[in-house]
Amino acid sequence: MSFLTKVRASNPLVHNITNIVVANFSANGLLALGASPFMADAHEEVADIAAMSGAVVLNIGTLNDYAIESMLLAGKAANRHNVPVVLDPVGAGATAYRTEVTHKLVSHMQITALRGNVAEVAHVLGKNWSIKGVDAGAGDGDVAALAVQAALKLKCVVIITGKEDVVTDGTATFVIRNGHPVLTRVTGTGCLLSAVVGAFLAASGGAWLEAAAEALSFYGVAAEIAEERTRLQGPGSFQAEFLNQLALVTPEVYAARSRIQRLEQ
Ligand code: ATP
Ligand code: TZP
Ligand code: MG
Ligand code: MG
Repeated sequence: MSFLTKVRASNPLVHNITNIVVANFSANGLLALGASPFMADAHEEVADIAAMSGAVVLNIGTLNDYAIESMLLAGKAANRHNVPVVLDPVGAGATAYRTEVTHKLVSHMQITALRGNVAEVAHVLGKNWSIKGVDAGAGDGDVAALAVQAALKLKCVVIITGKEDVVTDGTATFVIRNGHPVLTRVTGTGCLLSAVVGAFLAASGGAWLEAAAEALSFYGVAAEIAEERTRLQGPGSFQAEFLNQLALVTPEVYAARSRIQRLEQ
């Protein structure tokens, strides 16, 4: 059974502490997929919610000290209850605050999957990569090698997205060649992807790497079909159709279009 089928069958509760830009899009994307979103950051309840969830997704996109404490409380509770934690270090490297907060989060909890653009992951490792606000700039490093290094350092699955996506646990590495450039014209497509990874991890039974690879490929397939159906329109129509496709893409359609390649190391 595909992880997509497992997500839809189990309707996992996904606890999100996320940014103000993407909260609605992320909740709608999770619902379309077949997961159950819960957006909450009050200190009084985040540990309880994390403990009852299938996954916790932490996103520092519009961070502040209150939300960071919420993330620490939720992440530690998730660790105590064996709930997988996804971290999206939005804009790590863009400011010292974001870089420091990211380091604090990864040192106070065990992350299950780190998902970012190449610049963000490079800065988590203390390496330089050009970054413009929350977007990765151009660079010519070895992205797969960077992901492996991060995975070994953080002892987690690392996902670096862009034109091609790379996912690794430090031992096995996959490249995913699905998706479409129009995804870069809609804000929050990276953030929603991190939440979707959370839903797949929740339904994975601990097969983190394989579930993450399928999440990336499925997401890209949904984007490809949405783009085909809205080609003569703009990013607004694409965004709506993309939500439709997160709900409509079947395991069979996914399997026919999925482009996942295992890299030799
Ligand atoms: P950034 O802020 O640098 O755009 P992000 O957090 O938005 O980063 P992305 O790297 O844009 O994350 O990834 C979000 C989704 O968009 C992923 O599914 C990725 O595969 C896809 N994507 C990004 N750029 C392209 C591209 N040029 N072609 C195809 N798919 C892309
Ligand atoms: N500003 C702060 S968070 C955010 C913006 C525009 C959303 C970023 O979303 P994504 O998924 O990284 O494009
Ligand atoms: Mg993007
Ligand atoms: Mg992002």
